[in-house]
Amino acid sequence: MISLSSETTVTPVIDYDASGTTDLGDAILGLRLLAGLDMEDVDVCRGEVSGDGKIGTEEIVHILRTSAGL
Ligand SMILES: [Ca+2]
Repeated sequence: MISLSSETTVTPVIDYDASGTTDLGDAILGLRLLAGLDMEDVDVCRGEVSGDGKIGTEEIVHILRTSAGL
């Protein structure tokens, strides 16, 4: 008998702080990035949802909605 695991690892769409989840820490880092702060602390490759190649308000809204379970 072959047993197949149903466990899968889902990579968060946005995870700037590499915590493994999309959470308020990502929103804070995203807002700091928008303000021109902490550029070296944010892995911008870890989240962009609007398709424009930039981190903007769309990504922050996505983070807040995701972290709120919406
Ligand atoms: Ca995170």
